[in-house]
Amino acid sequence: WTAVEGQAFTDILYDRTEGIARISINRPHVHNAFRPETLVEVMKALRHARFDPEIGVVILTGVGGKAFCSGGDQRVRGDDGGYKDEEGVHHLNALDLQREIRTCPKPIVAMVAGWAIGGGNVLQLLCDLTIAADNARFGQTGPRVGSFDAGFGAGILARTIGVKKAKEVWFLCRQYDAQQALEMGWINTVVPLERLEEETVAWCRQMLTLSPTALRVLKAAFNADSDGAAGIQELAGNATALFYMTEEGQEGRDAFLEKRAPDFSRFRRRP
Ligand code: 2NE
Repeated sequence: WTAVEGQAFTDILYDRTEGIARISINRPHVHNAFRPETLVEVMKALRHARFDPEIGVVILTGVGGKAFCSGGDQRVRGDDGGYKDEEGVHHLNALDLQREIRTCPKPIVAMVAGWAIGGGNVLQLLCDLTIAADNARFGQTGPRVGSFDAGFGAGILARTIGVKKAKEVWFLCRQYDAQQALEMGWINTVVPLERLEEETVAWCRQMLTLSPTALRVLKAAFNADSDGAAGIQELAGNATALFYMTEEGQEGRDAFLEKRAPDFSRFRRRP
């Protein structure tokens, strides 16, 4: 792997080898949770890879072997509808990255070791293929931490593993190991952690031998009938932003940060 020149990043690593670009979230101290700056950098690298004619496939991964990504960094989740950047502006820019993963015409492979949780699971879900290590664990936490992804995070999960299972994932906030995820069709394959990179690169190399135009059109085809859900995703993102401004949403975040169970008992169950 060689670092891509001319690209300076703080939250990610961006490197390449023989037709493959690799974007790695580099915040292992928080299990690769993303802050707004992280996502800006991932999108910048993804656009660079998209427009580089030498690159045919992109790998999205996390540094450290213990986590792919644990979703939004709850330490910078503010009260004003999103995650605060260094200027204090609130974002839900994970949703922008979700759309860019879908519209990038090159295959994107999630290489998952360890946790793929919350918005991190949604990112791997939206990648075209997922190669998981045997230590991978998947799940959603939204209803526990006062969040939800009622756009692609709900809709594409239901299309991928079925409506009943997707409801189970979101309604119970349990975690699933790599073998369980494989059986549900949530991911493509499971390999021992020490073989994760080798296997992922082998899958990428196989795609590199194939017609880029055929792959490009097929990716668009697989997304076409759910592209209308991009409008739902936009609306759902606005709903999440509003929810983040409520005490109910903030209780989930605060409980996580205070390392205690959330107490939602004071919030009404509306008819
Ligand atoms: C991932 C999980 C289950 C791992 O648990 P464990 O016990 O193995 O690790 P631990 O001790 O929880 O995590 C290690 C360190 O990373 C931090 C922790 O606070 C801890 O820090 P220290 O105590 O060592 O200082 N950490 C982990 N995840 C973090 C996060 N997301 N934000 C900030 N710090 C984090 C466990 O860590 C976990 O459940 N993490 C939270 C997962 C989560 O709820 N993510 C957000 C979901 S909402 C979302 O992603 C989202 C959305 O719904 C809509 C739009 C955009 C984003």
